Amino acid sequence: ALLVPTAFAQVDPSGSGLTIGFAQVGSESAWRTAFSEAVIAEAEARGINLLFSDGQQRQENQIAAIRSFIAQGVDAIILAPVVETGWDEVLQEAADNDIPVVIVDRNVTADRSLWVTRVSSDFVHEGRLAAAWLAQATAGDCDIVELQGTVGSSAALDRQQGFNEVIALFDNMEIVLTQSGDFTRTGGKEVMESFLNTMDPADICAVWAHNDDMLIGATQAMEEAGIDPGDDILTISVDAIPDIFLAMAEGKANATVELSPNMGGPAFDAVVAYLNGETLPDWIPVAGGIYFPDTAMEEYEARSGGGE
Ligand code: GYE
Repeated sequence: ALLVPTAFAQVDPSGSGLTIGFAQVGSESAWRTAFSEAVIAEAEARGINLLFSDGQQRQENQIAAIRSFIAQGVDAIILAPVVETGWDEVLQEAADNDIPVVIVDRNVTADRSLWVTRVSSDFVHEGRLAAAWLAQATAGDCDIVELQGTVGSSAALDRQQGFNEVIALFDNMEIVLTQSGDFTRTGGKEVMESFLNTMDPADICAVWAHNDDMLIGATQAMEEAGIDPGDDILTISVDAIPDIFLAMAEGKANATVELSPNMGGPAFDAVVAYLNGETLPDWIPVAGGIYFPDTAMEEYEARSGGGE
């Protein structure tokens, strides 16, 4: 059965006075850190008592955090899940304690009755956008190496799906090597080094990374191998973190698909709406664009707070 609040608490629209537990994935990427900071700042501005847990990219840590939030009797839980599967049991425990759960960012495959709504971008769309740009840039002729995100995460699965759907429309676009770099800079660098040792770099047209940090790691690997990233090998990635704009301004990267880190506001709004008895849609989408070197310097300055 769907969670139904027993009493409509008349929560202040800001959420002021609520205690909310936030089970975050970790701090694997610059995007993730920006997202954590945005949620913490938003909670502070609203007078929400936020209990923050960094799961260090491990599902068992996130499950333990949720159990601790339940034990502390929080008003609601926000979960940014590391992987898609394996959440039913702990989400059932939250439901049994009448604690609503809002999913942010990556998805879960858990029973629909166990979560209130999901606030996120459309990862499949991000993959499609990335591939559409690359198809245009290469006239549909490109051998691609892929740096996947965390295995089993919806961000990796969906970005891969969207990208592959689009390249399937072109006879001469193909993924020639693919491996996970776990969404980290060091992971991206290591995997790219092994790619460059596995095949002749001259046969690689582009690197497609599921996030900017892995791509930046890959640019380091390419430079150390005497290859010009952004020129000898094209690059496309996702997130739009400040450092990718710097890389684009320096000619080392070609394009990034934007992922907004500002999901705290909509997530808190969803918690309040639910507690006040409103019905929520399955999905609250967050939009993003695609960026290129021509605007990189101004975007870098705007996004890094005036280039500090
Ligand atoms: O792209 C990456 C982060 O889940 C969509 O997670 C998110 C991804 C994001 O580590 O940088």
